[in-house]
Amino acid sequence: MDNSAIAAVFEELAELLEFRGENPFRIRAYQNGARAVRDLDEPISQIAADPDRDLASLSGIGKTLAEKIDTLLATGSLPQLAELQQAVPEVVIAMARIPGLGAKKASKLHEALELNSLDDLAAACHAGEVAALKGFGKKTEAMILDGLAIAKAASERIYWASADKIVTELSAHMQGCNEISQLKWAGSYRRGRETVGDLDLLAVATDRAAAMDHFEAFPGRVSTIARGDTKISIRLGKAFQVDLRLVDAEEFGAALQYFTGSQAHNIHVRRIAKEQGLKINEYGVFRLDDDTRVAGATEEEVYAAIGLPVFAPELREDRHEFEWAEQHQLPDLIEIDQIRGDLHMHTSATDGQNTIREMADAAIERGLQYIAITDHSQRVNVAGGLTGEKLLEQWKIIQEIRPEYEGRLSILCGIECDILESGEMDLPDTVLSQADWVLASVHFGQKQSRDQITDRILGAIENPHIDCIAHPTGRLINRREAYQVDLDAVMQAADQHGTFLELNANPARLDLNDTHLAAAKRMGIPIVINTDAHSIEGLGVMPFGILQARRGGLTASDVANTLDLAGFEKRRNR
Ligand code: DGT
Ligand code: CA
Ligand code: CA
Ligand code: ZN
Repeated sequence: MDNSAIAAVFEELAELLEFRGENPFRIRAYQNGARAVRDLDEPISQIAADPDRDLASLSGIGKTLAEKIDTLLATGSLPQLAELQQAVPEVVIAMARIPGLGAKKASKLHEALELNSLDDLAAACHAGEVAALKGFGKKTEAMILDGLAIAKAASERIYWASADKIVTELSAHMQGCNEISQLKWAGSYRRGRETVGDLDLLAVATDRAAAMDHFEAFPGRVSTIARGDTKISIRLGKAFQVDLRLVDAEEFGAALQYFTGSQAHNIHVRRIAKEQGLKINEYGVFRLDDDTRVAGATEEEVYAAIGLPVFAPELREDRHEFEWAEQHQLPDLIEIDQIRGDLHMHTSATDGQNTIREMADAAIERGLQYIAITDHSQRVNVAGGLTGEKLLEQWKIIQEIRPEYEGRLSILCGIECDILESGEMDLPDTVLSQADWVLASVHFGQKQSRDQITDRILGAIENPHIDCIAHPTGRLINRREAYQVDLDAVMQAADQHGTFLELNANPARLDLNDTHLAAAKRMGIPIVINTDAHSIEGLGVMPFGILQARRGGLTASDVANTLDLAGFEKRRNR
């Protein structure tokens, strides 16, 4: 077993123990162990085999985990994990992901109704069986029906960022196969969707069987779902699937175009082809009358054969791309190296892990010219939110260290100020007026009515001290729906008052989403793409935000933090 497979075992153990409500310290130990193993830069089997070294002395491992690693290396499995998997069926874990349901109620439902899938649960709800159970009732049943979609997605789709990790590992592995001459990732991963259902890999190989063998030898593979002559599907971890398709070199571009999708985009492409007497499929572009092949080897020639440009994969959703292509107005989509500032990050003064200086140094390393330090305000007491007094002290410190960064990085005195349940701001105007940069966000009272929440955000937009609304809908992908909010009204107000809207680049947030961003662009509302980093590593999520922005059709000129600081300030005070 390689490091990542062992880490995955510890992660699953932690998840199952957490589910069973076991000792949090034990759970933490497995989570830390998983991270420690994953971050090692040499194979853990090598350390275990070295008589001069001791696994238990590695940071984050310890005696218990060292023994388990020995067992895993020797036998490839862990009895404790098998027992836990037996005790907690997968469907119960899936049910527990329904917001508001939790482990206890999920177990109870499972026992009482003998459910085998989330679909069974939906059926039981519709049949009134859930409401009839003791301790459940109509309200719980409605909550379950509301939350089923989220739980379903969570058990079927992973964050793009998680898919990207797999892609990196699997790409490196496939590099070692000499029989492969071309290799490309397609599907929703290539389109940059916020979640990915499965991964689609395409290859041209001189020896297809050898390429499949190599694919099957990937250390993260748990099982092979199916293997044929041109396609093989493997399973990684508990459920995640990767498909590899082997095609001829003359078909590679057509296959790449087809399997990148989306299906809706492809249907539109096929219609355009047909209008020109052509047929397009995964094998190539052909003349309808005599079946002559006119293109297929590259995506460029495939699109060119039907008079279309090579669309950026992020735009292939059949939204506006064909209209834009016709008018020769395809947007020049934003790229990561156009970002100059990051206006949302936390430090150890609240729930971040690093100091202001550490964040500043890391920002310089990432090529940024300016940042805003935006810790939480007092209402977020679980995160150690700052009182006005504490905040003013922090800003003084920032002013003191600024000279050290002169000419290298500008550090703005900022704050992420809570919009309270009452609609008031968590800090007085006398404090906010002294800031260089104020984000406003909703963390509490997310269950309020649509009118209430909308009014709270409108109030913040109208406040002259507020520069930007952070993560405007509050959704957490696979975990929590957006709160009820009238985004049209929010955008109109933002436009009117010159308030920025954030695209939060955290892979679990990506808030605003792609269609919201497209709407904001149409209205001319400047977007700011921020990392909301809680550590120096957290600054690394910017690329996920860029992908989402590209899916929304955004160019550099739609995103305010592509400007230098002077330009950014000017845009803000328009
Ligand atoms: P996912 O995996 O759910 O995140 O989404 P995709 O888009 O990767 O979907 P997937 O893996 O089922 O198929 C990859 C691409 O292959 C898809 O975007 C379009 C193409 N494709 C697959 N099946 C069909 C089909 O029945 N008709 C058409 N037109 N295209 C298809
Ligand atoms: Ca896919
Ligand atoms: Ca697939
Ligand atoms: Zn934040």
